[in-house]
Amino acid sequence: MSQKIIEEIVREAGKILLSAHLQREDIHKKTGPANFVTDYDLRIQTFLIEKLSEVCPSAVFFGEEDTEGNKHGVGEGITFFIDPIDGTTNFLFDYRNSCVSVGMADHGLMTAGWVFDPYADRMYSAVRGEGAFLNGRRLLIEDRSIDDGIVAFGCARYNDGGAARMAAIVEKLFLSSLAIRNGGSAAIDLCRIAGGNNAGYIELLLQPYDYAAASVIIEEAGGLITQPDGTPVTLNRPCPVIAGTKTAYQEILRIYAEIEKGMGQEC
Ligand code: 2AM
Ligand code: CA
Repeated sequence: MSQKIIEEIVREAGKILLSAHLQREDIHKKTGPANFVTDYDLRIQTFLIEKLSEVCPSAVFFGEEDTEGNKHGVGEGITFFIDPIDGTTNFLFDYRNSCVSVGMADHGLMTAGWVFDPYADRMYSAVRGEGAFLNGRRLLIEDRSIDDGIVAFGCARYNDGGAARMAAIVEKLFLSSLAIRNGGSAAIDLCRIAGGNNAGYIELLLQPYDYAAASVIIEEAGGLITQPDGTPVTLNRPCPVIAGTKTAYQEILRIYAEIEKGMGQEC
């Protein structure tokens, strides 16, 4: 299967996002707080499934917008994890910080990922064992501590239950890092670790299609991404995510553990 063809398909999908003219009637509410889907999410996902099926007819699709794969889980062969617009809330308000994210797993193991930010014209890509790239330039993460770098965090409204824990983590990160940021697109914030812009990232609940592609890109660039207990991020259900340069990752893991301990004592 040609990775270059897949990259071109993801780039084409990004062009749909870039040329979008969002109207009020294109926006629909999904279940839960602040959870929206637009006709563009659906259009881009349909485009990706159609084109990727031509490249790999036996593939299973696990997408942000309901797909057959969501019901059956990760396939035995090739599974594509599709987030047609990561950063949908940003898209709704024309923040111009959203991307198309496509991860590829083979027999349950992430093997490749493409994250395209059409606003910045940044294509992050990686194939397991072959390195990570930004617009064709090889990415190798320089180690950095959080006191010398930006730490991004995600706090999507659908995870209201994690608000107190997240607030405590953010306070600690604010006091320990050079700066904190909340970008609104997990895939972009994760890829910015590979690109050397972010030292680390934390979000307490993400779906596999939010981080699948970026996980390969970070690892191939020399960074780390796991759950807070150090176990691998999951492909068959949502999980919390910590990522970073080697040092920043350990520091954020420690901060998470400290907060966890404190919250346990409060109960
Ligand atoms: P989205 O824009 O594709 O929904 C922001 O904290 C991150 O959380 C974004 O990557 C966002 O992806 C994700 N997110 C927000 N609401 C979500 C939901 N209901 N399910 C999965 N991911 C969500
Ligand atoms: Ca998403």
